[in-house]
Amino acid sequence: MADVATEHSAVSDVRDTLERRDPDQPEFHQAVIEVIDSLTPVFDRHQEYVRANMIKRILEPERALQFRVPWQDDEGAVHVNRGFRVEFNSALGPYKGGLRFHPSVNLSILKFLAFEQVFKNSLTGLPIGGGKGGSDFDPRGKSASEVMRFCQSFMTELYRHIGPDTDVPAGDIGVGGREIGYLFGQYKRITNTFTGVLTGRGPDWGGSEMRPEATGYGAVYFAAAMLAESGASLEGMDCLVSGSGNVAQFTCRKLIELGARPITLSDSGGWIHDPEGITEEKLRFVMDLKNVRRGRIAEYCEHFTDATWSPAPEAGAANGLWAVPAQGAFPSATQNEINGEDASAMVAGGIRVVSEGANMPTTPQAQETLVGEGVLLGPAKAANAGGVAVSALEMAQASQRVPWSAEQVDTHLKAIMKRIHDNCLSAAREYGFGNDYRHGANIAGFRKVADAMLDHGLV
Ligand code: NDP
Ligand code: 2IT
Repeated sequence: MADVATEHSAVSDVRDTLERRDPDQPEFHQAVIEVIDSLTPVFDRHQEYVRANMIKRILEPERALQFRVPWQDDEGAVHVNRGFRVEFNSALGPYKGGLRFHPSVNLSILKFLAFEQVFKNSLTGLPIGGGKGGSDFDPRGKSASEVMRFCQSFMTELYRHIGPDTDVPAGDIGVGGREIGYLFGQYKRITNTFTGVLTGRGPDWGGSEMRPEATGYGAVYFAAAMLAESGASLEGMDCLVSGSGNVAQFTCRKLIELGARPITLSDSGGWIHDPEGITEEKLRFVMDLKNVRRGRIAEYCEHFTDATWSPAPEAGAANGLWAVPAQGAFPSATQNEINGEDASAMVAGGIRVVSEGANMPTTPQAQETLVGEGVLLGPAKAANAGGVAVSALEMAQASQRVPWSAEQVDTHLKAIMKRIHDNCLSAAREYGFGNDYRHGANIAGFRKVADAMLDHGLV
């Protein structure tokens, strides 16, 4: 029988295995190491996980698909992109997770996202496994008909791997309501079925009310729950928000509604600072700019002249956005957007709470600085779980063929975010990690998946 020494070596073995088998996957390594750092006391207490070699099994995707996506631009030139779907873990339900279209997409990024999705989906308490997919296609600067042709070609391969009881994709960076529409249309045409195979659909064709709002609203509910532990609230706080897409927009809306003041936004070109606060009227301008006209955030300053624009930093350099004095921060753009230097600037600027709307937005060094300085840090797999949770509610509505009202969905979302918050806190405390939500999220997410895998036998 394995003893504690064996178990500890099982955890440290993981680093060697990763280096040996996947030397070119730094984002995947980062996501895995964050989780295994939380699991030592779990393996100490649960020898059944050690005996089942659960750590190695949970690190290996059940399936990783890669395929060719050929498409023609408006001039008739032929392009080829890579398509992927990583079906990571189906212990709790059908694979579930978004599709990302961005030039940086590769297997490492999608494996990190799919791996995190497994734990995030477990935390929602809903019956969904974890997956992620996408392409290195860049939708920026493409016409709507080019995007449609790309989506149709992508789905012409993907359709054979997915299904409402098998794998249910949704949106992520570069994939919003428009792309889900084109992908769904092609799936429906090829299979001659109208099912809940994708979430994030339009409310008139099987989508859920509140799905667009869910990730941003959920990240704000999570921040409010963390603050409420010490009797504090978001009201009156200045808040830094990065990104200007789906998650950033609805984070701003909920912050405004709760009496906080979002004062920054960004895109890959740069960031804006509006010291007067981004109001609902200004937010509506941003939504039109980004979702309809598909313009750049720099344009904000042409309309609202109290605001300033600064260019994006060089890759890996500090980002001035995080040095703006504020009390709350909602990173809502992309991975590793807050480095150690940014985190120090945030602490100096008075940040008290960080809720991760984006996936893995803080580097390990940034996390150590923030948590070390007593900042409340809501880790992505908990804080941004509202989006996938409402996706699971969309699946439930699709199965019932009955739509729910926005109020019903929002009531569920609030309750789910509060439950995730409470479960993270109690798991962190139970395993000796105090109030560290990062460890709590990893442990609570892991235990449900691992227990289901034990129940299913060696598959
Ligand atoms: P969108 O495509 O709607 O918006 C992404 C925003 O982030 C854009 O403003 C984009 O700028 C910016 N951005 C993307 N990549 C980079 C980069 N490499 N450097 C700087 N800025 C960048 O995506 P979402 O809002 O849906 O996603 C944002 C984050 O939230 C992602 O990390 C995603 O994984 C995560 N998330 C999303 C969920 C959802 O339901 N949509 C659920 C949970 C997490 P530009 O336009 O210039 O590219
Ligand atoms: O990262 C995420 O959780 C998402 N992009 C949403 C996934 C989903 O299936 O709704």
